[in-house]
Amino acid sequence: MVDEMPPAGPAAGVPGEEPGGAPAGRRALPGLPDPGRCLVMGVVNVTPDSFSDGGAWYGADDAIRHGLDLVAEGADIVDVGGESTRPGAQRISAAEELHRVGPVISALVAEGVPVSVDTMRAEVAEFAVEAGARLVNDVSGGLADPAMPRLVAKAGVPYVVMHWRGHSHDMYSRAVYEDVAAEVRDELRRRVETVVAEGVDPSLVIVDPGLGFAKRPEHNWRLLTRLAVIADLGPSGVFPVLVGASRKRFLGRLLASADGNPRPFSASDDATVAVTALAAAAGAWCVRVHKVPPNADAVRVAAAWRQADRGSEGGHGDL
Ligand code: PMM
Repeated sequence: MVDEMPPAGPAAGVPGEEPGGAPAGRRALPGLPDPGRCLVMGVVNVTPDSFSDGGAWYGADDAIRHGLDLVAEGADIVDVGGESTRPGAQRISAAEELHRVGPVISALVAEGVPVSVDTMRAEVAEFAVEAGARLVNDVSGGLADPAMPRLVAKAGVPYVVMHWRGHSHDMYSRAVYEDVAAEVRDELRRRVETVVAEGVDPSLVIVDPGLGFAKRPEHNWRLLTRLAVIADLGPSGVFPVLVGASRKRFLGRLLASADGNPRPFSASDDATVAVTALAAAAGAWCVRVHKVPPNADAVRVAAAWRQADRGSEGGHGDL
């Protein structure tokens, strides 16, 4: 069983927490749904070449329809991104990124969808929050664009600070760790301290271990079993954790056929659901997924699991 996260620090006692115990870094964040369980973030990649669903929703109309479908299927948040971060990906221009995501974000906001923007660029994040996006999801944690933290501070929206060591074209050369959980935590802590020094409200920060980003499979698995370590940034506080395992290569590798061929991305959804259940039971704040319905079920299973665990005499028991 994965570690139980420690009680939330800075925001303990806020309304909307699950009754009867520590929400494990999980807390209500302004502008975002608070159903009292791990949130489900559905992914809309408006790209021709994304890691797991590249090209499927490349046109604005298809992307908008897909975002609405995700909400109908149970997504709490829809994450719209225009730049692929798959291993080896080259960057696109800011103008191209805005051209891809702008109409999709505006249309989904107009439909009342809680939209998150997946971008490393302050210019794109600025457009998105002005259009009504409620969260900035920055896979570089403010490293790719030095203007990002100030923009987020000014906008006053929740901010995902993901662990990142550099752009995708050569990220595997940076996948070198002695103790991956401790190093990711320490690097996240430095990022969080920096963005807070730039004016970001610490109670709006969400951290993310960055599965697959400068990580090899063994690093991803270790991080998943150490979410509590990632959440607890010492004096900075205990932060909500977002987990993005959906359809990632390490799942395809785990499920490789006897002749060693990895499972295709779209055939690793069941494994994604298993990770969702484990991460949500460990206290993750949100899971970022491509296929919503089974993950929406899994977070409910995990919520019942946690609720029952808190009600039991022994507390958090072993399986
Ligand atoms: N992974 C991808 C894109 N955005 N955002 C966060 N916060 N965490 C992630 O792990 C993450 C992300 C890459 O996945 P995709 O291209 O398959 O959607």
